[in-house]
Amino acid sequence: MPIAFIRPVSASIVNCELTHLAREPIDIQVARWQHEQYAARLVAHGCSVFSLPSADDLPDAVFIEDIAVVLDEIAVITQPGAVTRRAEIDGVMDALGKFRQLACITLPGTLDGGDVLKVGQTLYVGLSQRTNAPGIRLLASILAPFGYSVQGVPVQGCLHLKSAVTQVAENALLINREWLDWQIFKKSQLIDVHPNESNGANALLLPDGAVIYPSAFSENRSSLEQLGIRVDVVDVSELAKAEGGVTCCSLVFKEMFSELQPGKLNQR
Ligand code: CIR
Repeated sequence: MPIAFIRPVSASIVNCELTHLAREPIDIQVARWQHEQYAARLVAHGCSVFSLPSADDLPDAVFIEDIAVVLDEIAVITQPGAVTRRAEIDGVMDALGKFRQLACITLPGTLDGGDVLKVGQTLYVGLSQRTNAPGIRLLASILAPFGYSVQGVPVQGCLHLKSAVTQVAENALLINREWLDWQIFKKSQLIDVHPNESNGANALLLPDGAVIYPSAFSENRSSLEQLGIRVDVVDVSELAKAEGGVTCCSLVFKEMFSELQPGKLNQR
């Protein structure tokens, strides 16, 4: 059974990092409800969901994807590009250490999990405002012994690589070509976001083949469904105000072994 780590919406989410959006009021109760619905979809699609301890003093803690890159063989704890997010590391490290051998990205390297798109044995990594070249080089050297290759992808105009491109089926990517050099991905089938839904390239492909996708982007949803992709929509409008998408609210990985101590993490 796949495992999904999530982390509760913190009381201080209103103070989240923002790069491309203006600050708007966030209704925390609604954000928490939306996050619950999101978690319920993970359960519905066969994931064993574990909720990490809440961290009300860490505004962006809900966006757990940025803190680790979890592969079958190893989990790499990142060094978030935003200094305010580095305090999120300890909690994620404690929890992931029960499931994987760990390695860490260290300064001067920085890397956000939202910049890492794994397609087969290749990890495409956004060279962004959050992830730098030393971070990408360190990731490549950590993963080389396991047979993974790492390719940097400059992104501009968006927060992370996965704001611009995500996998939606075995050989298909949902993409906004304006934010990166799309030719890097030309071996895959490319599904373009609708011009009115340019923020809609972030979709979460689950191990059962279904895609969790924001309800806000109905044109893109239709494009995916027309290609036979099973789409399960969630309303993440409050989390989107914090510049979060659907990939960033979980870390989904294969269960390889577990020394989980009951009570430390809260299984749903
Ligand atoms: C941040 O700027 O770090 C958060 N407010 C949003 C992070 C979203 N992460 C992601 O899409 N992977």
